[in-house]
Amino acid sequence: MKEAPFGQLPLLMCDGYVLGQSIAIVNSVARRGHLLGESDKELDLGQMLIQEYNDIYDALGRAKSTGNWVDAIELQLPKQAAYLERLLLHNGTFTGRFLVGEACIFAALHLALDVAPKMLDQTPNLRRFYEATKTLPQLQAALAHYASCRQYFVPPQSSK
Ligand SMILES: N[C@@H](CCC(=O)N[C@@H](CS)C(=O)NCC(=O)O)C(=O)O
Repeated sequence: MKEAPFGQLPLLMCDGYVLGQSIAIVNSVARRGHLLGESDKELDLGQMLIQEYNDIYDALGRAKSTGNWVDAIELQLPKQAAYLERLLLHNGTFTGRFLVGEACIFAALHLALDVAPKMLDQTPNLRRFYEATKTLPQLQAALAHYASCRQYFVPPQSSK
């Protein structure tokens, strides 16, 4: 794909230039949507959670390329869920309010749950975060679009 700066997806074409690399795209969209946060702490935690999204995505990507879905489903994804459970605050967010990090963690969970539907069985607060976020009106168009797309991470039935 000739438009992609590093030959990869995703890419964002906006305001006359092309942006590659998912973290740059997430930050760009979050800045335009005022979701980066204001304090140093909000910014820092948001960046941490974006990287956590990447770790979950990488676990799925490794499973897809090696075929070792069992490791992802039984070990890697529940391990990340347990870390996230510990980071949740009493108000059900990670930073105190819904910002880019919360959006990224929701996206990671949404992808991962297609592969590992039991991933949140041991993390009730993270499940509540996921379910509550899923009902946000602002997300419904994106969720409907995602549901119409071909699933990218598809484990063989037996390893689900
Ligand atoms: N570091 C890149 C990695 C993106 C990536 O791995 N993209 C995959 C699709 S999910 C791709 O375009 N693969 C095709 C290729 O590398 O030729 C990012 O975070 O955006």
